[in-house]
Amino acid sequence: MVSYQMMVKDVIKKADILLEVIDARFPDETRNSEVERDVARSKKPFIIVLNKCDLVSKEILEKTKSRLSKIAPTVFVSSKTRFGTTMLRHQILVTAGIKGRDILVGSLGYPNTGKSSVINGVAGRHKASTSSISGHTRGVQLVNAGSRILFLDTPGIIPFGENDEFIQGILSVKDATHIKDPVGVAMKIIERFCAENKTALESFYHVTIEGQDSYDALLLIGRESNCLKKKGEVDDTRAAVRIINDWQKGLLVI
Ligand SMILES: Nc1nc2c(ncn2[C@@H]2O[C@H](COP(=O)(O)OP(=O)(O)OP(=O)(O)O)[C@@H](O)[C@H]2O)c(=O)[nH]1
Ligand SMILES: [Mg+2]
Repeated sequence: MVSYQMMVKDVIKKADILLEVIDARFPDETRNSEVERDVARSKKPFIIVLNKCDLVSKEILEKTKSRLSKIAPTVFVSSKTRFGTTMLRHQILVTAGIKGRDILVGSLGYPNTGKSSVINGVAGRHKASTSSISGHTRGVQLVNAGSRILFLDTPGIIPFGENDEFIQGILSVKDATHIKDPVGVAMKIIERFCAENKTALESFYHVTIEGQDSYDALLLIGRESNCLKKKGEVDDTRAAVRIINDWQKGLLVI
């Protein structure tokens, strides 16, 4: 991955301002500390973009925004509904603080967080190519978003490290059937809902979760969703795959 690291460093060097596009549903897990460290070292202006905010309740978004705003100006956006894209354009102009010439904006982040979609949202039309399959953008692409803003669209940083399978799962980098430990990933999704918005999970799966741990909650969801083995016990892997699929399709709104 040397070439990838070089690409990130090169984008940071060339750009006037950097965006880190993260998934609003798992903001902490989809931030990349290495990228943030490199950006901090460059001392260049930096904006955190909480994308996919159509999949998160307003209350949670506001909490996340006020927390992350202590690190950098934070804007929440839905590239799907175009919510927040005008605000982001405005924030880029304000944070960059450059007058009289074009502003080059580097867009960084994990695969599938919606880096290209965010650029299209700001550009107001489909200029950067997007896909539900991660690893879609290859090489760095220059996209003119008009009115003095130019973007450098980059491929996603492939998640490596101890948490990689979980991140690959929540970002849809790996589909549910290719995840080695789907139960572990689904339990983390359940934990997040139980901490932030239990009712949303309960009403989606028609269950009531009262004090169970996340594995028992998974079994409950499995039973209700008819993910059963021959003898009638819950098939925990099938239940987990179902939850991850619902998550990856954006059906579960936290
Ligand atoms: N619900 C929802 N889906 C989104 C949003 N933004 C992007 N997506 C979806 O997320 C997937 C990835 O979007 P891309 O813009 O291609 O993501 P990317 O970060 O450029 O991906 P790579 O280039 O592969 O790293 C696509 O299926 C988009 O439709 C959003 O705001 N809300
Ligand atoms: Mg892309």
